[in-house]
Amino acid sequence: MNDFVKNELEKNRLYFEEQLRSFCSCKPDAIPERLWQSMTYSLLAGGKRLRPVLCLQAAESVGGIREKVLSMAIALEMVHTASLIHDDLPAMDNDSLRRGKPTNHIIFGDALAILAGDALLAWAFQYPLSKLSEEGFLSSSIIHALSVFAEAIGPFGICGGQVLDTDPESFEPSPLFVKKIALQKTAILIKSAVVTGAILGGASSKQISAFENYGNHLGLAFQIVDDILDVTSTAEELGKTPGKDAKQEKTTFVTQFGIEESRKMALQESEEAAAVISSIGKNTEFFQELALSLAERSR
Ligand code: GRG
Repeated sequence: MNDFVKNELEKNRLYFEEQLRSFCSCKPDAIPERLWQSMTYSLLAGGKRLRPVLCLQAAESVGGIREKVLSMAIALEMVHTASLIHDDLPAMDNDSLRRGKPTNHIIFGDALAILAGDALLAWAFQYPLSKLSEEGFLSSSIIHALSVFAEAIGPFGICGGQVLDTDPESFEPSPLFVKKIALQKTAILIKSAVVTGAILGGASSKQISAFENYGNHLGLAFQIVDDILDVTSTAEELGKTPGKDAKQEKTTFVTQFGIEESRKMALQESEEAAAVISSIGKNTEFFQELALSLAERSR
């Protein structure tokens, strides 16, 4: 990863981390203490913060102000975290390690983990709805951003993708099935991060459509590398259990195409992401470089 991307990512990651910590430091009275502990345990457990940082960067790149878009970035991390809590449950991936720590249900039990995920999911709409109005955004922009966000989460998005990924009866015997899963399980939320940031930052429709295209390619590259790392990396590096895909006999890019071909595919998706975003001209260097460096990530 070149220094420019590293510095930009780190700058917005640190900003986001600090804001999230401050957000999690004041528990609203009505939220039961144990539910709050369970929600904030996973929210503050670390992670790369890719989705919120993408949202903040996209808003800034089209002339928006990151502070005004912060609630959308927090909402993206709330939903991503909720999906990880649910994904780790015994009824789904049944994992005990996430972000280098015991998973939510290991600490709080299944019932609280389910409720923490549900609570984060609903708050991910309640919170930006009120904050973005306070920040003075037009109702039309808020509705546009939150409908893109909703589409990425429900049956059209990660819930649908998770079914394709985990339900044996949904398996489709086609080499394209793995791409379909990745687009719906992973790329769609990454896409919604850049698109909601762009919408709230005041992007034109041409810029929004370039970010849509970019998000799909970036998300695919991200998932392909995720599949490769599951085979090649360690628990220390990943902060989660490696080797799960093979154990659960999942269809992945690696099982479908092998590691070397998967690496080529990740690079190709990254290059396409960089190319589509460069088409909108200025302030896209970060997004181009990020896409190219994601193909080489190690965590
Ligand atoms: C809406 C609560 C809710 C659930 C929806 C469980 C589920 C249904 C979806 C899960 C989908 C899933 C686990 C997709 C994998 C996405 C992915 C590659 C996650 C890893 O993301 P990183 O590497 O994680 O960005 P960190 O920890 O760094 O944030």
